[in-house]
Amino acid sequence: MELDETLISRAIIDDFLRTLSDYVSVDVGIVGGGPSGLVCATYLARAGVKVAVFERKLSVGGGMWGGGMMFPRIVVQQEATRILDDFGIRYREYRPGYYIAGSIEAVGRLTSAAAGAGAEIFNLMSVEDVMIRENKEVVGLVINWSAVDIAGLHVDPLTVRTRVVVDATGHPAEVCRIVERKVSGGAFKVPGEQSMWADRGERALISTTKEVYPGLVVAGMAANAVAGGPRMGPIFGGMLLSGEIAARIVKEKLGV
Ligand code: 48F
Repeated sequence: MELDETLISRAIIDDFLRTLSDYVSVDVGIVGGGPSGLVCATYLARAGVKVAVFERKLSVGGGMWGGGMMFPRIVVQQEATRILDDFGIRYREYRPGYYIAGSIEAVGRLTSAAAGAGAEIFNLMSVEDVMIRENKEVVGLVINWSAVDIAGLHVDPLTVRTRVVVDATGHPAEVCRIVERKVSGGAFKVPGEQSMWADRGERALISTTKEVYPGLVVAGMAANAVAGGPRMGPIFGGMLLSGEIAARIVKEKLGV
């Protein structure tokens, strides 16, 4: 069979546009494909929730790829090793309570699990705004190609209707900062993360991962930024657990 370039192009265009059109309305829009977003997406997709992950960059994985200072290793504490097991990420004990895994394998397995469970990952797309109704609820995301932003072009975006948004944008807590700016009355504040304190930062995530505004759940480093909690550096158990907690909160909200 002789290959036809036209058919190759048409296959890509047809399939992607069908998917994009289908995902203009979702149950859950996760902003950011770092570790917390990918774990959250996996658990939601496994529960049959229609979930889209919007990732600004070419590749998902966020801050996990680079491990600590570009040494491609991550540390995970005991409480989160069950998530490593669940995702098939290999690890070994370094000292009692400290487990070490390869950051590249970890990103690969998290990504594979999310996509395999049925989460739709849209890379190269940035969330630049949200839809808020009556100054009291987030009901959607405003998306644009990252290339538009990089090129500084003035191109209007498209929208995605959501029942729940998860801000998993990491340190900048971008979605929450948009809501902070756009909700009138100053009801919503994002103080930003505090300086590094691994133990406190990791523990804080258990309670800072929550619905911070109607229709908006925050996960991962963004959760500590919104709560004014400490950063924690290259220990990733908290990110994995936060993704799991965010998925549980969303499922309760959706009643699934
Ligand atoms: O930063 P990131 O990995 O978030 P996380 O899941 O994990 C944090 C850790 O990596 C690390 C840490 C661990 O101790 O502190 O930093 O909380 O991933 C966030 C992802 O969100 C994307 C960004 O490119 C990254 O891949 N992102 C951020 N803003 C947007 C976005 C946006 N507006 N639209 C789309 N993607």
